[in-house]
Amino acid sequence: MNSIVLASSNPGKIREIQAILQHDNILPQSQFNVAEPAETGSTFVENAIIKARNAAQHCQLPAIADDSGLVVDALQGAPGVISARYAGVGASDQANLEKLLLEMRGIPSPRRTARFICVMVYFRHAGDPTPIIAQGVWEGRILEAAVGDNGFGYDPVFWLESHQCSSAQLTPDIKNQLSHRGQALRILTQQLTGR
Ligand code: ITT
Repeated sequence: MNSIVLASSNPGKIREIQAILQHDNILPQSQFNVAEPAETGSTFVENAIIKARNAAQHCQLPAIADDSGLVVDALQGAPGVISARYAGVGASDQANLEKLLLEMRGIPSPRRTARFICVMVYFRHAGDPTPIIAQGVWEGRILEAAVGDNGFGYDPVFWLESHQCSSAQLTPDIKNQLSHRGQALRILTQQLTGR
């Protein structure tokens, strides 16, 4: 199998995607010095396409991109596509999470529903007119304080009713079985292999 560029610079995502795909030919774009494109889309799918096409163009290889984020009902879908920069461009995971907790202050538990979304896009080459697109959705609830050390981003405040813990308290394996990212990658793989 030829190399595939992984159009992400987020170490948390890269770790999860490589663990799920288990191919040593999935190479992060940092290995090719790919400049990150501006994520100018207003939807996850637009931004995933921008990132995958940019990496495929730069590397002249197939490319896969993940655009993901947290959609909170009580915040009308925020932080959504700006999840990585909710507290400002270059903000840390901790700063984004603290802003979320602040915005959610006083909102009672039944109204704290939220979901992680992940859109995965695969470009066979930069000019691919029919990229493969797959979406995963993971339902949860926003906690009032962070708990757990695993994962990244908003995991410490994402409560899972089914497991009675936050997604930062899951082992990496279990998170990958349940998560928006795991779901999207499995759908993408099925479409790629025709299975
Ligand atoms: P790349 O574009 O380089 O892949 P990014 O972090 O900028 O990295 P996104 O624009 O897709 O990527 O933003 C995703 C953000 O959504 C991420 O930074 C987290 O804050 C959040 N997020 C996505 N998946 C998550 C997960 O599994 N657990 C916790 N937070 C997650």
